[in-house]
This record gives sequence, C-alpha cells and structure tokens, in this order.
Amino acid sequence: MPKFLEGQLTAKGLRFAIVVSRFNSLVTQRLLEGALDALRRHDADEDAITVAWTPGSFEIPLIAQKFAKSGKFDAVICLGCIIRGDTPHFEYVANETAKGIAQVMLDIGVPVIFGVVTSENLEQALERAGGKAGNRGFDAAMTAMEMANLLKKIETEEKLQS
Ligand code: INI
Repeated sequence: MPKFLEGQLTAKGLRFAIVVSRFNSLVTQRLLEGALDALRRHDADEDAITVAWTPGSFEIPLIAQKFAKSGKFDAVICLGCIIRGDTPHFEYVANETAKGIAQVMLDIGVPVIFGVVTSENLEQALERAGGKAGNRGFDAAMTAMEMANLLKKIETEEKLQS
C-alpha cells in the first residue's frame, strides 16, 4: 500500500512572512489583500503574520532570505508585479526575482512561494489581482499553507522512523 503525504489547507498554528513589493502597488496591494484573506479564512492567527514591503520585486529575494533564515516562519510568501512595458528591464527583473526566490527556498529549506505576477500590461496584471483571473496573492497563500503542512508531516514521519 503506498503512503500518500499531503499538506492540509489550514493556517492554524503556522507563522507566515509576506514580502510584498511597492512597485506597481495598485496591483501588489490587492495581492496582499488576497493573501491575507486566504490566511484569515483558513484560521491564521493575526499575530503570526509579518508583512514587509520592498521597493521593487528585485529586492524580494533578500528579504525573503532574511525571514526564511530566521527560523521564525513556516513559510514566506513573495508578492510582486512586473509589467513588461516596452523596456528590456522586464526580463532582468523577472528572471532574477524568480531565480532568487527559488534559490532561497532550496538553500534554506523553508517554503518560499512565488506570488509574483508577470504580465504584458496593467490590465492583465489587475485581472490576476482580484479580477477575472482570480487573485495570485490568495493562491500563493494557499500554496504556502499546503507546503508548510506537507513539510511538517514529512518531518514528523522522519522522526517516527528514526
Ligand atoms: N520592479 C517591479 O516590481 N516591477 C516592475 O515592473 C519593474 N520594472 O518594470 O522596472 C520593477 N523594477 C524595479 C526593480 O524591481 C528594482 O526595485 C530596481 O531595479 C532597484 O534595484
């Protein structure tokens, strides 16, 4: 019989850090509201949520690293909005942000969730921040809960077997 491990969708007893970028704050403010809504609806303790604002998405990985390393959080949720516009800057910011977030997660072993919207224009970004395409902030918080609970479950299994 295979053993299936799955993370529950509850925020109860978990501590979260949210790193949110001020750049394109019309969008990121809504992503933050979505993330907080998901955590609250899934029984998060208000005092267990810390929110930090960075200037842009490019700065998110450093702050995520600081939180992940602290040992004070079960997951770090990264929220940003990068809009292509008509400058090559987009590629640099988007690539480095995604790479940085992934690197922090793997280096430290804490779930660091990619809730960064990348889009062609503002309209598309707003669609993903509470518009017709849902809210990526809400989704990121759901992923954070699931991953944090999955890791806890795996760690419990490991202790039982040792
Ligand atoms: N930062 C964003 O979060 N989104 C963007 O669309 C963006 N664009 O297009 O430039 C952006 N740039 C700023 C960047 O994140 C840094 O804050 C800046 O380069 C200083 O390091």
